[in-house]
Amino acid sequence: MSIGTLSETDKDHPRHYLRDQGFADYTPEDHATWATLARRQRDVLRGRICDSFLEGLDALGISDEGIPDFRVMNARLREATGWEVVAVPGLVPDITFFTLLAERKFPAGYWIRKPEQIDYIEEPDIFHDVFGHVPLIMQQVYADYLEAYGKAGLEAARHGTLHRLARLYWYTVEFGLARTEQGLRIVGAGIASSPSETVFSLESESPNRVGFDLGRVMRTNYRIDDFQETYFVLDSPDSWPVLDLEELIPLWRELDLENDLAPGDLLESDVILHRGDGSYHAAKRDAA
Ligand code: HBI
Ligand code: FE
Repeated sequence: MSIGTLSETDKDHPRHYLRDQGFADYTPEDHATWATLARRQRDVLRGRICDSFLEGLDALGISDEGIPDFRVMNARLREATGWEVVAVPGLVPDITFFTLLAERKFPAGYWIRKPEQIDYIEEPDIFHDVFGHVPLIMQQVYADYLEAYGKAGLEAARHGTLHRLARLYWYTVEFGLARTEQGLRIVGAGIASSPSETVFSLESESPNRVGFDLGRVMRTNYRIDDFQETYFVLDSPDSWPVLDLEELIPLWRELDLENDLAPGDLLESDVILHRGDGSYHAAKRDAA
């Protein structure tokens, strides 16, 4: 398969996944669901999210009133960082996802969860994708990281190391924390769109909080079904990893000689900011 240059006829070509947002088709109930989620999240994020996230929300005009119109948001995003949000029906294949990011296009689900699914959905909807992910894309350093991530993903597909890129995304873009002068702050979208994980990630005694290390993260399995057992912490909200292929390819080779790590494992070489007591996941195991 030729990757990076997906042909128009390839089934993974982004054109098979792109939709119109259909802004006029949202119902009053859909907008009300957004409002409920956005108000609750803004409230719990205060003092817990990095400042640039809140600045991004405001600069994009993402409000608590109702679902944002991609046309309005994209005018602001293009001007700030040259990115745009494109509407997709749900998860897209990895290659499609990387291709879009490499073109500075962020795929976002355009549907919104039903009121009865307010706290749990299996696939990302517009609230997770837009409220959680898009605010930081207003920041140049983050916008560049995501583009580099897409390009590295296309390269990883050639090297059979997609799982390493998935781990990196998970532990940074979705579940990252960062140090600030005011203490730890959330930078990950998976946390920022979940009220319970917003509190758990920062305040629970249970999870490990470990200084970010690129190779370490790419060795570490993650949980998709529950809160994380370990959160990785960037040195600052601007300290997104530099993804240089000249360094990544040899790093992947080195990592292939080492064993993978379980989500809760700690190493001698880790910079441990908090050694978790594991109580949350232990209680769940006992209950099962
Ligand atoms: N598709 N729409 C969408 N959103 C994602 O976050 C996403 C995806 N496809 C694949 C994917 N993420 C992950 O496998 C990446 O970590 C590679
Ligand atoms: Fe996400």
